[in-house]
Amino acid sequence: MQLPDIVNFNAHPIDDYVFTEQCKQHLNDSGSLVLKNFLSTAAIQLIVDEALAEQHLAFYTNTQHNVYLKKSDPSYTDNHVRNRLITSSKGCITDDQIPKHSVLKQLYNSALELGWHFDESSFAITLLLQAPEAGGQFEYIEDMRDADAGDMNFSGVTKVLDGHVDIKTLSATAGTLTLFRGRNAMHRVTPVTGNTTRILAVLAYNSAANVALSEAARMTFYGRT
Ligand SMILES: O=C(O)CCC(=O)C(=O)O
Ligand SMILES: [Fe+2]
Repeated sequence: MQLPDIVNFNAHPIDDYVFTEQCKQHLNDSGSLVLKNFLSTAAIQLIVDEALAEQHLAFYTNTQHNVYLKKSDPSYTDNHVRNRLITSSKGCITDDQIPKHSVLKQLYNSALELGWHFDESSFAITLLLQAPEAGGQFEYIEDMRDADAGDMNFSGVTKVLDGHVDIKTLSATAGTLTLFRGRNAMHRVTPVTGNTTRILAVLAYNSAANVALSEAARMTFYGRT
């Protein structure tokens, strides 16, 4: 399958400068960008089949972590927002478990393009492949910290965890591409209900080369380093 068969170029001409500039503008203004029906129906089917075939390799975790995905810091109390524990539950297949010739890898490498937490990568793109019957909604608050300046925004994060902050939600159906700045936008996914697995590919990118997820975060979500 070639890129024009994978991506719905009619709706989303990602090779068109005017279109990508509009996308950037929207992302800058609102902190996120949602492209519905980004994938062709055929591509979704292929990737879902792959996901189901590799499902037995997934690392399932029901784990606790703080929003910063860092080891707890003994200079703060257990109840301080720096250390407060959030629960995340998901099953994860990592990049090295995805078949080499997967359509997903082709898309990821193309030159064209949970519980509350902050990401370590500068930028995240998610691709919803199969929506659950209910729940599994993505929620976020943009610009909650400035990670590069070392700002943890303890007071703001405390307000979010205590439920005192208005939250933005994004809706998606199978084939929706969502872009968000997960490093500074605090985000989570609400619990899934029903018997349909929520299948989602996380396409993480970084502005610097050779940056890997920290060991603590890898152990938390993949169960190995
Ligand atoms: O499942 C999602 O929609 C978001 C995933 C996410 O936040 C992450 O993998 O860091
Ligand atoms: Fe995330």
